[in-house]
Amino acid sequence: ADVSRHLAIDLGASSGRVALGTLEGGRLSVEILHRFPNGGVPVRGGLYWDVLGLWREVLHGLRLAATRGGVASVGVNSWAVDYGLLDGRGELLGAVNHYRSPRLNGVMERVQGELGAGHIYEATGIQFLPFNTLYQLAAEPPERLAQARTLLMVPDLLHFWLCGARVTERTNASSTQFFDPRSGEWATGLLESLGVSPLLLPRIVEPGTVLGTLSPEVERETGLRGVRVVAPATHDTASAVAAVPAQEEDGWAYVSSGTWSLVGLETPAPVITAAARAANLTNEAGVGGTTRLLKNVMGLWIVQQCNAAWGLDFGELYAGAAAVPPGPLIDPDDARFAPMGHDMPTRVQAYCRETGQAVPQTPAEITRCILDSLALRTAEVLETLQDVSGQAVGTVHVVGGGSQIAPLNQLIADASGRPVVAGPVEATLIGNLLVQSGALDRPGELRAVVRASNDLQTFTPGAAVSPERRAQFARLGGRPAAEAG
Ligand code: ADP
Ligand code: LRH
Repeated sequence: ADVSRHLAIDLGASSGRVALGTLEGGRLSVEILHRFPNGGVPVRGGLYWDVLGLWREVLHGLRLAATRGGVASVGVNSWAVDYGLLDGRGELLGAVNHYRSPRLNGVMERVQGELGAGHIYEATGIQFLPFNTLYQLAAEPPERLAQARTLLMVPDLLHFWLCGARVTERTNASSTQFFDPRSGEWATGLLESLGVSPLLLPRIVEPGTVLGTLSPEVERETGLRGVRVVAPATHDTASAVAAVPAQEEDGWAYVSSGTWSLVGLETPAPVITAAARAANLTNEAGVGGTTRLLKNVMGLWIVQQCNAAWGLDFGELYAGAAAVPPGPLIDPDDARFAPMGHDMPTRVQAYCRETGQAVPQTPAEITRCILDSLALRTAEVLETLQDVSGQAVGTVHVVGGGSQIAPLNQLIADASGRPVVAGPVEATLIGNLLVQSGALDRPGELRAVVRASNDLQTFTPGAAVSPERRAQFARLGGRPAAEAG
C-alpha cells in the first residue's frame, strides 16, 4: 500500500512537540517523539520567546526521528503574529518579542488614531488585538528596523533555519493585519503609512509549498538525510481548523481550545462587513482558499497562569472544578486577564469582588468560575458568528488540548444548546501532517482521514442555562451591544 511519513513541529504558546505521522490506507497515525514546555521569558520589563531554546528542542526531536528512517518531509507551525527580524546576512537581530509584551501598551490605539480603525479593518478584515504584527512593528525601535532586511514569522524563521528559504506562508501572513485577504498580497500601504519598509516582507507561499531540503548543517546535527521542508498551514489555528473532523453540509463551528479559544466558522470568502467589524471578528486565511471567520476568546490561558502559581495536575484540577457548584462568573476577555503573571488567581478574585459576586477561594472554585465563564462566552460568540455570517451552526467541534476537559465540553454544549464533538486533541499536528502529505490536493479527503483515524466523543446538551444565569453573565462584559450576541 501507499505509505507516506512526515514530521510535524507544532509550537504552541504553552508547549511544543515534534511528531511523526504515517499516512497509510486513508488513516493517519501520529506518534509524538518529543514534547517540551514553552512560555514567555520576562527580562527587564520586556517579554520574549526563547526561540533558540525552541530550536534546540526541535533539533533534539529531529534526532529522535532520524532513528526511524524513511521520512519524506518536515514542516513547522506555531502561534501567530510574532516574528524575527534578520539583517542582510540572515542573522537574527535581537530577541523575538512575545505578543504579551508590555511594550505594546497603548500602541494599537495610537496606530488606529493615525491610520483610522475603519481603514485598517476594511483593508485587512482582521480583528483588533493589541498584539497584531502591525502594532508590534509600530513599537519597534527605529534603529532596529533600519538594520533589518527581512521579517520572518516564527514558523518561517524555523523553516529558514531548516533549509534557507526566506518566504512567508499565507495562513500566518494573514494574522499580521497587513495582509489583504481579497488580493492575497501584503497590504503594503498600511506599513508605508507607519514608515515601515514593505521591502522587509518576503514572498507569500501557499500551504503545501516545498521550500527546500534540510541544510547540510541540519543534516549533520540530526542525522536526517534528504528530507524535504514543506510549509504546512503555519498558523497553528489554520492547521487545527483544517483537521476539524466535520461532516460538512449540516452547519458546524469549531473551538480550537488551548492557550486561546478560537471560536469560529469556515467560510468560502472573507466576511468584511459593518456587522463583522462591530463584532470585531477576524478573517484569517485557511487552507484551500477558505476563510477562518473567528474570534479570540481568552481561553485556558487564565487557568494556565493560575496553575503556574498552584502547580497542580490539570486532570485533577478540572475534576475538582467539576465537583464544586457553579458560582461567580468573569468576563474572560477583560483586558486584566491578558498579561502574564503569577497573580492570576488574585485577578479573578478581584474581578468577582468588584462585580459584587461571591469570591472563589480554592483552586477548584476559581477554575470552575473560569470554565463556566469560557463556556458562556463561547456560546455568545457562536450566536454572533451565526448572525454575522448567515451560516447556521448545528454541531460544535472542540479540538486541541482543551478538548480533553470533559466538564468544559459539557458546559459548552449546555450553554450553546448544541452537541459538542470533542477531539482530536492534536488537531494542529494532524492538520500540519496532512497538508504536507498532499491530502489537500484531494478535496474533502483531509477531514475524512481525520474522522477515520480518531476516536471522537459527543457531548449532548443537558439542562438549559437559566435566564438568571445568562443575565448574571450579560451584566459583566460591558461589550458593545453588537458584540454581545
Ligand atoms: P497551546 O497549543 O496553546 O500551547 P494546547 O492545545 O497544547 O495549547 O492545550 C493546552 C491546554 O490543554 C492546557 O492549558 C490544559 O488546560 C489542557 N490540558 C493539558 N493536559 C490536560 C489533561 N491531562 N487533562 C485536561 N486538560 C489538559
Ligand atoms: C493560538 C494563536 C491564535 C492567535 C494567538 C496569538 O495559538 O495562534 O490563533 O491569535 O495564538
